[in-house]
Amino acid sequence: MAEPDARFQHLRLRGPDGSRASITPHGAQVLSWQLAGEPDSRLYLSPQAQYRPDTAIRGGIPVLFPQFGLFGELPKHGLVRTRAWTPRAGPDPASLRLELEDDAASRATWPHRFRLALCVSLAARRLEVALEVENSGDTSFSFTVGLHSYLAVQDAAQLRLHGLTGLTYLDATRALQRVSDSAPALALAGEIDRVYLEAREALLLQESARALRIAQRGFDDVVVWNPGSQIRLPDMPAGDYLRMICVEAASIARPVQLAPGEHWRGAQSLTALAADDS
Ligand code: TA6
Repeated sequence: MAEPDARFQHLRLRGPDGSRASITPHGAQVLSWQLAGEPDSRLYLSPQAQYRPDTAIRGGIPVLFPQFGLFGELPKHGLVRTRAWTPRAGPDPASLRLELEDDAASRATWPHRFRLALCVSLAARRLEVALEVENSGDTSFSFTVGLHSYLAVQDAAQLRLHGLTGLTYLDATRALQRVSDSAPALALAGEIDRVYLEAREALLLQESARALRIAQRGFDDVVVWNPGSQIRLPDMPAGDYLRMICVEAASIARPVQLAPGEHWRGAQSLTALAADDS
């Protein structure tokens, strides 16, 4: 029988309120976040996700570095979502740190020395994911970055995302055209792929019976993505675009600059609210 691949093991966290999360070293990807008493994860994970060393897992929270999407010459979404990170479990069952540094393979594509750490922690009804980047080399570099969070929703056609009104976004479905968003809330009607610029205030993802507060620190931009009914992803069932929305903490329009020895940190937190809390 083949040995199970350690890079796909499920590392498990348990929060003080009985919530749970699982993370896999492949990409340091958070795969699930389940509140106490709820049957399903609040993160979407495709039942057709591929678990192969050269493939990104569809769902959870992929980590994108040193390039977000196709905003540059590197492979789409950078180099680290298919790397095996090293878990460093601490004494606290509610938190975990995973680390990754450059190697000959990363330097062949992007010639810089770096250390990354992803810190995942659970608090009452809250998941927080923080990415730390250190320039461990002797030349400066710049990067774009993101936490590509796939949020599970009960019916994407009914959701409303509040907090983006008045911001400018780049519309990736229309050659990055700049648009000023005047809608009172974002609702899904077909494919959506937007980079909201300078979006630092917390957002509220409202569904009929529940809501999620989405906050970020360190990141400048928010990406909202849903493929809609027309785009078929080989690793996601056809109707599942209705079960997810990506609300991603990112820094894209203004790449982060790091001199030798400097650090950067960006975090996203998800807090589950009852419908009447919001
Ligand atoms: O963050 C949005 C996005 O860049 C979309 O353009 C879409 O391509 C998505 O990410 C998924 O990318 P992936 O390479 O994981 O299929």
